Amino acid sequence: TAFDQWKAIGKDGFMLPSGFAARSMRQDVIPPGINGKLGYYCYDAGTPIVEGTWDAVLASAHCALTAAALVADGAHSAYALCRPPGHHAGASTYGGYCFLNNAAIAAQSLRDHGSAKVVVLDVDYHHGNGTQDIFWTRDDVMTVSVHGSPETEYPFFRGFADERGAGRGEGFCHNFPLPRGTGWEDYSATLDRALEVIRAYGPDSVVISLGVDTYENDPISAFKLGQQHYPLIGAKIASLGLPTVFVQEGGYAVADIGTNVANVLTGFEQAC
Ligand code: 5XA
Ligand code: ZN
Repeated sequence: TAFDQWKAIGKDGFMLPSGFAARSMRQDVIPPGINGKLGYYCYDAGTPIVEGTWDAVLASAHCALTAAALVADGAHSAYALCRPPGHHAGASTYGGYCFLNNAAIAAQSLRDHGSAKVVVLDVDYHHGNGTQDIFWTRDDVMTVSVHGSPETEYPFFRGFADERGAGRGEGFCHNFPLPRGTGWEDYSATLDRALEVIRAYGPDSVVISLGVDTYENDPISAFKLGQQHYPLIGAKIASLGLPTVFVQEGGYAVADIGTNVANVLTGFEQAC
């Protein structure tokens, strides 16, 4: 109802917060008005809500649920072309163009349909802070993310290697931050380490938060992966030998996104 509330106070166009619940601000009061609510739930200035946002968000989540259902019903893999993306959306926060966490929703659906242990492996350039937040205290869904270091990259305040989960979830969150300029050699070795962690956990199924903003020509990111590396990423994921749900996250080199995503999926299929 956010957009309707916005219109009801005489506003139009896109909705962005004008104040945030940052340090020293109260976290225990949910503002009754829509302007305050925006700042309470949103944590950046780059995630506008427009009139059609909720319809798109819901369709995107259903797309992920359909992929999860296909895999739960026996398909070896499925790809969900989700838009908007989801991996920055937490249990009670939104940002990074994300509102509902499609990968987390897919992972929970796999749990609900018989997988005892699920891993979300996030290979987007940006840390999957929302997914980490949602499963932070759980040991039945492990989160693993390989991403640009938050020392310099969005979301800046999560994604460090010392974040490991809490309570029952302690030790079930693994972050592999990498510096700007990382190329295939270091990326590949780090992805191998992430896959080892996943193998040791022994999940029944895996959800891949598939961002291709790790591409060398991506306009908002700084890794140096070439088009030829995406089939190799797919093959490495296939080496897990697990039922796999791919969920689309970021990627901004618009002319090449399709090729890069198709290359991951082709590399995956050929290695299965
Ligand atoms: O994976 N996340 C993204 O690609 C969005 C980053 C938002 C930066 N303002
Ligand atoms: Zn990204």
